[in-house]
Amino acid sequence: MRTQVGIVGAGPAGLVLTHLLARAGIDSVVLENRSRGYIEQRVRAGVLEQNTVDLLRENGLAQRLDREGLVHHGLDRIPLSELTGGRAITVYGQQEVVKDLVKARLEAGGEILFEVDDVSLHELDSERPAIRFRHDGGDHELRCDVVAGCDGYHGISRPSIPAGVLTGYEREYPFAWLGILAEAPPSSEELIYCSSERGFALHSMRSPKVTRLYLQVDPAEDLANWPDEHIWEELRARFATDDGWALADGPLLEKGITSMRSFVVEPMQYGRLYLAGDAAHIVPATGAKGLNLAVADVRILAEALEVWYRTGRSDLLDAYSAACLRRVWRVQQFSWWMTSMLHLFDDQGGFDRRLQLSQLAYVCSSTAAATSLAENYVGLPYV
Ligand code: FAS
Ligand code: PHB
Repeated sequence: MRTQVGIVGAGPAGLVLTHLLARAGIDSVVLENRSRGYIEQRVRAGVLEQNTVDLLRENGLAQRLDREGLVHHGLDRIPLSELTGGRAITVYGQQEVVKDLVKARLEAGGEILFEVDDVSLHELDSERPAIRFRHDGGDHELRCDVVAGCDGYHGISRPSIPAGVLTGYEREYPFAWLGILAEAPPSSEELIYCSSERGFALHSMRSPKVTRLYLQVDPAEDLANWPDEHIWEELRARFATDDGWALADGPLLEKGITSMRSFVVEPMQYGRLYLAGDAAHIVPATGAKGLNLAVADVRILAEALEVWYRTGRSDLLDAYSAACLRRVWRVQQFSWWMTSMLHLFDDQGGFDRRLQLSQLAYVCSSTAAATSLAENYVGLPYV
C-alpha cells in the first residue's frame, strides 16, 4: 500500500489530521487497532475550547456539535466570556466528536482501517518510512512520505523512536479521578470545580439528561470499593452547601478511574515521524485540555505538510516540534496550576491548605486573576 501520510490512531488527533490533509488535497490512511464501535463509545473528554470548535466548524465538521453541544459562557463563579471578549467553551463528549469525524471521513471516501494489529514503524529516518500491520488476517505494509504518531500515551509510535533521542518530563500526582456518567439532569447550568476538605470533585455534564461527575480518589483505589450509592454519598458530601442546593442523582451509565499525570517528550519528531496529542504529552484532566491540545498539534502539522507538498519548503516541518511545545508547556503549567489549587495532597499541612483557599478566593474575586484563568480555560488563541 502507498499513501502520502500514514496516521497511526483514530483519536481526535489522527481523525482531525486526516480531515485537514484531505482538505489540502493530501492523501492519508488512518490505522486504528480498536473497532469503530469501541472508539465511538469510549467516554473521555467533554470540554471543547473555542479554538477547537472554530476549527471543526471551519472544516465543515460541526453540524451536530452546533445542534447538540452545550455552549458555556462561564464556570461557576468565573464569567469566562465576559473576561475573554466573548470566547466560550462547549460541552460535547469526545466520543461524539470521534463519531462525527469518522462518519464524515468515510462518507468522503477517506480510508480508516479499524482493528489493525501488530503495528510497527520502520525506516523512519528514510524518505519512504513504512508502517507494517496485520489486518483481516493478512500482513500489510504501508509506504508513506511521513508518519503521524497519533496513537496516544500507550501507543507504539513514541517507543519506536531510538533511545536517547527523546527527553521526557513527568510529574505524577498522588491521586486519581473516579469518573461517572449518570442518567441525571445536570444540577447546575455550568461546570463546578469543587475543592472540599474531603478532596476535589467536579460537576460536568453531557446533555440535559446526562451528568458527568468526578471524585478525587487514591491512585491505587479499587472501583469495587465504590458501589454506586457510596459514590453519590461522597459526591453529596463534597458538594454540600448551606444554601439548599442539591446534587441530582440517577442510575450510573459508566464509571472508571483515570490516573493524573503531567508528561511531555521533546522533541515531538524523529526523522519522518511526527508525534501529536497524547502520544507526546499528557495533562491532568483538571484543565480540560488534552483533546484540545491534540487538535492544536495536528493543526500545526497539517499546515506544515501542506506547505511542504505545495512548495517543497520544509521549514515549517522542521519547526513543528518547537511550535507545538510553546503551547504544550503553557497548557501544562495551567493544568498543573488548576490541579495544585483544587486537590488535597497527602503531605499538605494547614499552611498549604490555607494558601490553596486563598488562591481559590483570589481567582473568584479578582478580575485580573479570573481573567488569567478564563483565557487559559477557553483556550489562548492559536498563533
Ligand atoms: P487518543 O488516546 O484519544 O487516541 C489514540 C488512538 O490510537 C486510540 O483510538 C487508540 O485506540 C489508538 N491506538 C493506540 N495504540 C495503537 C496502535 N498500536 N495501533 C493503532 N492504533 C492505536 N481532555 C480534554 O480536553 N477535556 C476533558 O474534559 C478530558 N477529560 C478526560 C477524561 C478522561 C477520563 C480521560 C482518560 C482523558 C480526558 N481528557 C480530556 C484527555 C483525552 O481526551 C486525551 O487528551 C485525548 O483523547 C487525546 O487524543 P489523541 O492524542 O488523539 O489520543
Ligand atoms: C468532562 O466533562 O469530562 C470534564 C470536564 C472538565 C474537566 C475534565 C473533564 O476538567
